Amino acid sequence: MPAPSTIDLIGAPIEIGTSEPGAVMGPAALRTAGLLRVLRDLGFTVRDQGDLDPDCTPGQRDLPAIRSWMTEISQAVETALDGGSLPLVAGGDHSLSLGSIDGALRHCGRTGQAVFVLWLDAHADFNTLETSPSGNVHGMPLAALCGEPGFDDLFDGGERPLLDPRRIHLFGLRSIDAGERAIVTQRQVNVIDMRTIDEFGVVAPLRRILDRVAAANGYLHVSFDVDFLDPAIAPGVGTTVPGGATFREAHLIMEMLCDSGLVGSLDVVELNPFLDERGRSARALVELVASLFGRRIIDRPTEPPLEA
Ligand code: HAR
Ligand code: MN
Ligand code: MN
Ligand code: MN
Repeated sequence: MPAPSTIDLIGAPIEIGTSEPGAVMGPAALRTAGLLRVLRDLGFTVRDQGDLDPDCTPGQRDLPAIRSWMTEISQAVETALDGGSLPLVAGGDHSLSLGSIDGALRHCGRTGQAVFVLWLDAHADFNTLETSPSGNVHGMPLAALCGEPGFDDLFDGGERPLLDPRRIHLFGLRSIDAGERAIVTQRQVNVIDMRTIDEFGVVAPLRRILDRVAAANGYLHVSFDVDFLDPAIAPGVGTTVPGGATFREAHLIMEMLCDSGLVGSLDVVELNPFLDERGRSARALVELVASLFGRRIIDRPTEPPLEA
């Protein structure tokens, strides 16, 4: 179970990082699907911080526009962490992780903990402005956080903490662009792609990641992109990729994350209610979040009981 007993729900209805409109409705759909209720039923104190609403010029989709979002998200996350609560950032497109991870890095800069990132996503989101085929910033947040060149307009120019690419674990990857593939390899980003999951399942690879974070006494940020899931169970996302995680795989991942007690902050991103079917994706996400925060059928050790 994550250690904090208080969760700060931070709505980040940003969609300027994508070309597909609709993610702006994500936080509302997650609330409608019962996100606050399930967390409160699990015994958490949940503070709904509402939706952030930075001042940006309507229609502007460039880096300076995203900077105002990312500053607000970063501050909200850092404030939550400094106050001992767990920030849950509900998106909104994946560019919001620029802010959430920046906030976690700033907080951990003071506690001295190393920040690890578990990136549950069909995509690597490691494009730079040069390698991106689309120009959409939701395909770039990890590159920017790791200090790849070209992102100066995203930051205010002050000193900023960088994310170590070797502490990123991409999980569920099944779509990558040629340019970002080269960077991911060069920067030694850890990759559990779908082929690995097909061969070994989710348990063995995830256990290795969790053991690594625990051994480093590290901090774990989990970024959950809806397109990590198979489109059959989560159609409500702008960039579906076939061959995604099943509900049972994702559910087990959430249970293992819960048991690890390592999760310090969580993003739920890319939910596009406009593309969803009767709230299915939002409902699935709420179920998965509930499992991450400790909902279980019966209390028992994860090992199967030994035969007498
Ligand atoms: N790699 C593609 C691009 O950069 C698609 C990125 C899509 N990203 C997300 N988040 N939906 O993972 O345009
Ligand atoms: Mn993503
Ligand atoms: Mn994705
Ligand atoms: Mn399960």
